Amino acid sequence: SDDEKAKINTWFKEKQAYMPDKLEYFGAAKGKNLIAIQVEALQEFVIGRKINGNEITPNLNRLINKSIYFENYFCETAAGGTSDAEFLANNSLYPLKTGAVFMKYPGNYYFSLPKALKEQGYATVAMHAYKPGFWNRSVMYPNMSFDKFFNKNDLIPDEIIGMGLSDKSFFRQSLDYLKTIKEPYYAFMVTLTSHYPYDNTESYHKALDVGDLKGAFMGNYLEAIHYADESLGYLIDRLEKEGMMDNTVVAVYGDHYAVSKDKKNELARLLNIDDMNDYMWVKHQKVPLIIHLPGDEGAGRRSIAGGGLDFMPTILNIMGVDGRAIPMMGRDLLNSPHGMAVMRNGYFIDDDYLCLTADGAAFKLDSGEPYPIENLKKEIEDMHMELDISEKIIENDLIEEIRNYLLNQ
Ligand code: GP9
Repeated sequence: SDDEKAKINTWFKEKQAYMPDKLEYFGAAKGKNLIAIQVEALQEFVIGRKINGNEITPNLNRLINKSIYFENYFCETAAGGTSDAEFLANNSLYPLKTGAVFMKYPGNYYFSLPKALKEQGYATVAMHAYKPGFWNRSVMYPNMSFDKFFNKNDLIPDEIIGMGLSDKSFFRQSLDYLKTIKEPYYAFMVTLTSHYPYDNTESYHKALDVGDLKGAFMGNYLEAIHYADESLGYLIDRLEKEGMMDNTVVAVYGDHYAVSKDKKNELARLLNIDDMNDYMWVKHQKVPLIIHLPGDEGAGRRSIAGGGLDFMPTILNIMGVDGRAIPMMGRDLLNSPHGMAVMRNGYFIDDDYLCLTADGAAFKLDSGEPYPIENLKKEIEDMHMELDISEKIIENDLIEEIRNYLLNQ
């Protein structure tokens, strides 16, 4: 209804009003290339962790030491799985309550990250080694303003592991392709090899010694993500050796969790958690977000709570694009005093509390001490309103209308 549209417009207008005048890192990488790498099933608990004295993700650990690292970045995907992660990162809108946006609303008008950068003269390319029609990507990507979808049909199948082309070959061929296109470009890469059920351990080049976990679910996952890390190491080494890191922002994040709840005890054993209760379980639904700026600018850890929804506003700020007239639900994590990650089932984590809303339970984030949920009444109302606004925007294709409203404010 018109009344509902007016409320949505007002919500965005008030949200933009909170943006600080001076934005940290605004335009820090203006005009530079952007490579965003969405890593399949990269869950945060592997970062910085060793098994039998060996780092699980040595290359990511090294990258983190010279990057902006968001260590409280949560998985916000829902039924759309990996495609939800792609949607979140490139549109800053929540996944649907049921089904996948990529499947149900591929024809909407989206003012996505590639569209915003394309307006700045960027070439935009989405890259993924699986069959192009999966998750309806071949329809959705062009409609999100990716000029090119570099996919299985563009890649030489010279090394197959599991579901398809190995990450290492995907990165090699993708980088070769990027060196042929005009700059600046936004390349969005979606990896594949570390996809569930993680059972291709005989194919990895330098197997990780997982000790007595060998052959078990968790052992297989650690070997799979170690391979993904090794492949990322190849990509980063090439970018460095070929002088591309100086004019390219490299962002790496995990798409969604790797360990499903029916295997929570295997995670508890690995992390030495005695009681993997719902508080502890949700607290570990984190994925890493790493943003490397040329010259290692801004390197350091940040504890603000966030999730996939916040990727686009955070990146646009760094790239020097004014996002105030773009309908984004998320926050620029470099310029927000507070953060909040919202899961589609209504659970949320902010900088201080973890709220299992539907279960009527809340906790202090750090200690796990129970916290009176009635004290979070406003946060819960705000969260439900955000999820409702996002759902209505997608169901009614409202992006263009809201953008026109914001442009005229
Ligand atoms: C293959 C892969 C699918 O395209 O990206 O990922 P999923 O959604 O099954 O995790």
